[in-house]
Amino acid sequence: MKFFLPKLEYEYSALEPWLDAKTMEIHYSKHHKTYCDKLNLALENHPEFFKEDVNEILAGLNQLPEEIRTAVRNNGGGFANHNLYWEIMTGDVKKRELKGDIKKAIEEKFGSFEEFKQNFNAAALMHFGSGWVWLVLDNGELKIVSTSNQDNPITEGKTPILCIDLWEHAYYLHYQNRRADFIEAWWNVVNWEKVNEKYLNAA
Ligand code: MN3
Repeated sequence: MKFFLPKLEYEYSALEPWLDAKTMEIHYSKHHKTYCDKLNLALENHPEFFKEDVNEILAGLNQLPEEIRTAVRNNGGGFANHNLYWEIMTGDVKKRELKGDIKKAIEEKFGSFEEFKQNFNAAALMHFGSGWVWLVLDNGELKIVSTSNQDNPITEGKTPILCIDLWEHAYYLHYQNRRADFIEAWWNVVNWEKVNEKYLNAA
């Protein structure tokens, strides 16, 4: 069975005023869909991979047949990264509250949520060009990492639990070149309930 675009669990307008509906619509229905379609195309002659979870494919990226490796890295990465990105945002105000084990773990590791946020923002602002910044679990330890293009930390053996898309298509319609404003706005829509769930599953 081919990969298909997972259903978006909220309306395009659900993240307003921070992320606008038009950006969400184009990002999900055009950009994300294209990664999904191109992943399916890349695997057409290797249907055995359709049985796998895309995250499992990315974890074993370096063992893939060479003729599909780059296409899977870019499009499988693009597909998986956006799957997580939609999941860790929400229009539900109740789910946006940071609490529970992930709150404790962030405070323990980074000193405070504010310090964590500063480090994460710095990584996102310093990142040159297109890519992502992630909160990952690496051997049980919380870390902030960044990747270029559509690379996913899972290929390096890390488990992502939170991510922000730093491609211009994620913010340009509304924020133009103001990446810092987009990053600041994005914190308002993070689904901490889901991130906590992912943390508990991975820890
Ligand atoms: Mn994107």
